[in-house]
Amino acid sequence: MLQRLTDIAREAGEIIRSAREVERTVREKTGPRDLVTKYDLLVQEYLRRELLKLLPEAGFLGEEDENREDLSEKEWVFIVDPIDGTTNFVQGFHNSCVSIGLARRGQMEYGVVCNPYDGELYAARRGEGATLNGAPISCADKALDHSLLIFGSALYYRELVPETLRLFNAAFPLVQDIRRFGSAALDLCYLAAGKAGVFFECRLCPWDYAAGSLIAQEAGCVVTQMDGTPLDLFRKCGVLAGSPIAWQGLREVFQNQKGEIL
Ligand code: 2AM
Ligand code: CA
Repeated sequence: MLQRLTDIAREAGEIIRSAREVERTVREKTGPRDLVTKYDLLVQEYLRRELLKLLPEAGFLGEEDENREDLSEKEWVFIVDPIDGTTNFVQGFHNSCVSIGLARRGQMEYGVVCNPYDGELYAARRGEGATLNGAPISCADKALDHSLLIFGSALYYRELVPETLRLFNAAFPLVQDIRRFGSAALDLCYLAAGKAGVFFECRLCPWDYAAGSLIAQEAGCVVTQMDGTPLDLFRKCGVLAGSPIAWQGLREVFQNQKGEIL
């Protein structure tokens, strides 16, 4: 299964990599911060077809679905983002990926994330560790002050801007430095590979974190909601993730903040 998911992610990645004149195919969903292109839809249809060939009884949850199917009776569910990092894709900023998760009864079993621009493919099977292009990876083991913090700005939710900036301000003096790349799935994989120590974003959708959360966990990371509770695979939530030491450090910083942590 994992090998086949890997092949499908690479083939889907090829559609992204060979896309041309992307800006001519852009449609604004709710505004200029929320985009979809012809390629998001093309890749999602490719994934739906190939993944359901692999496991016909599975449900399918994809970002670009207009009508969501009822998944409550499904044992297996694919949770898919055809292009995570769509704004990067439109701008020609090569940090986007195909993200494929496969969950069984609400628990992630397989995750594959492929960045077609640099050929990096992250994969994990629950209980069997995580890999980057087939080689085992593990998270960093550094305290917060020696860790890069990656954050996401939850820019789709205006009401979360003050909270995000407050947490940014609280964390900034205590980490080595801060990065913002624009693809939550890749951000979680960067933790898995030890390229950064910790990540937060105040609200994401399941297809943004399904695959990446398993990859990060299998590499030794802690991945939770902002309040430390487990992620929900079927509703939007905030994500706080990192190597155990950096995750703990950031969690304490956020807990010491007055106000509600989402
Ligand atoms: P996308 O590129 O697939 O749109 C950036 O902050 C991260 O948030 C990206 O992973 C982005 O995914 C994701 N994102 C996009 N739309 C979102 C939405 N409506 N709610 C939450 N996260 C979203
Ligand atoms: Ca997307």
